[in-house]
Amino acid sequence: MSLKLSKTQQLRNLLQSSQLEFIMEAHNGLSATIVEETGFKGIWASGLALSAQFGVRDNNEASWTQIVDMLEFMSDATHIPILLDGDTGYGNFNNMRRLVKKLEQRQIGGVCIEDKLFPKTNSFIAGERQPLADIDEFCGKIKAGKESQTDPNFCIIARVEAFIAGWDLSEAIKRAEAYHQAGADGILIHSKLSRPDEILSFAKEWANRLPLVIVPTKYYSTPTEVFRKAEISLIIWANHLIRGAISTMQRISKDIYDHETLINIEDEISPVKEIFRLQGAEELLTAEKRYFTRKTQTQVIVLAASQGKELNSLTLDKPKVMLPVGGKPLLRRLVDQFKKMEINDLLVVAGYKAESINIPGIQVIVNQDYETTGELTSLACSQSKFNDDLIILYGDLLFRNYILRDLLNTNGEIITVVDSAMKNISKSGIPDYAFCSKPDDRSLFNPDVNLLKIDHNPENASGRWLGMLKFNKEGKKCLDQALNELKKEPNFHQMGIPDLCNYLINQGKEIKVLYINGHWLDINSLEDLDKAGDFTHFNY
Ligand code: SPV
Ligand code: MG
Repeated sequence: MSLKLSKTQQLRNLLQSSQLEFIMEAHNGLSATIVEETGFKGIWASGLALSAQFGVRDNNEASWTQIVDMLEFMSDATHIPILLDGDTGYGNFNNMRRLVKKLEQRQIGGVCIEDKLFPKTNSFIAGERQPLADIDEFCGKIKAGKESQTDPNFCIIARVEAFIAGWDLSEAIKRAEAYHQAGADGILIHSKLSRPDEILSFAKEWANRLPLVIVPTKYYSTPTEVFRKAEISLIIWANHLIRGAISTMQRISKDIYDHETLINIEDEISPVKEIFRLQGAEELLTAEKRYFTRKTQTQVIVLAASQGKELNSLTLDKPKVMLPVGGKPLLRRLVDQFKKMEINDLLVVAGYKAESINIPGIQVIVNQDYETTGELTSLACSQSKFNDDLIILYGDLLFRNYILRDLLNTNGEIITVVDSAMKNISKSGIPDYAFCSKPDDRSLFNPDVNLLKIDHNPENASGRWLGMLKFNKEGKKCLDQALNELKKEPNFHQMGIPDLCNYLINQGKEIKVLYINGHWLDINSLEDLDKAGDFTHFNY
């Protein structure tokens, strides 16, 4: 079994590797993730790129703690080592000690410090006018850093700025050797020439006394093979992701500004789901399943495929569920009612004029054969999406809130609702009557009553069946089985929900009854619609 190496060990291995190695600039958690995904074995936390992404200059305008905070995001997001461009160490030897401590705490692989004065200026801005640090003072800083690290693999790279400041090879070598003696783990030799001459002459003279690190930003056209031959240990691609980001952001921003539309750029840029992927959204979903056990979210399936022919011209261009009642479509009322109870998983099985259902916050599934099929076919259209806890109901229902609340609060595998009042029965439509094991004894709260059957014949009925059913996990299993069996029946396409209930009962399943007494309506006729208007005066 291979043990994952610490980040400090990984960086040390890169530095001491027998082959030429490469690390890539990153400036935040996202770019660090991209660098790792690309395959790079390490990250350069560039001072230039970090300050640029903050929108400030590379002159220590961002405080060192702000840099370290960003490093923490970068380190948390990745598994490869980060080499921090630590500028001058943000102060004297004492600041350096504290920096090393804070970097180790964040599993940063190492830090590179340069022999200039705080506050530094980027090497490519008037380098000759940038004073170099006193050699002894800088050696003290290296020593202090090395002696304060607790992990022996933490690396301190000393960056020689002699060429940048206009000095010659002998000054560069003198400084590098002093830093070597002070305990540095590697030397970064920097040059701003467009050819690698300074670097190559230094490498030759240096003869690998310590691993050599270079930043070929200015002499970028030099073939990498040249560096390999010169036995350079590590190449830093120092600022190419921030530069790539800048040119892309400028182009995209300008295009949207100029054309006042997203149409030109949408296919050119990363889709939002790529952001989610890079953020690791998938992992959180998996973790949620494992750790975040919340009550199963109740799902509602609304059967809304029928036209409602009895409503004549009102439903020529929309299904019954889209008829306005008190200015709001029936379905909208239902959706609002469920949302009020914090039920947001709403699945509507539409059919007739499905395209006219334009209610936000619901998922619409279409029963394409709505003209020749019945409720169970519609229900079966949503079967693959069934939750472990679901309510199935007709979309043409209006009911007071407490009915839904009581249904939600009633435990059992399968629960249905029966109105024992037997009032307000419209002349149109064919009501479904419920026959139950006990009549509604309104003196009892939540008595143990079972549904025995649903029938159109009112004689001796216990009440009217509402077209509302609730299933828990076990109940949902029965529902699935029943649907699968009933699908085999030749007349499945004509079956309604009452047929499902009767089938379940005949199979020996218990359907518990929640009795209510009025306070609901189903819309089957113009007369019902009139009554519905009155109904909306209730604040549900
Ligand atoms: C950086 O990336 O911030 C560096 C390298 O220090 S350079 O900008 O080339 O000086
Ligand atoms: Mg820098």
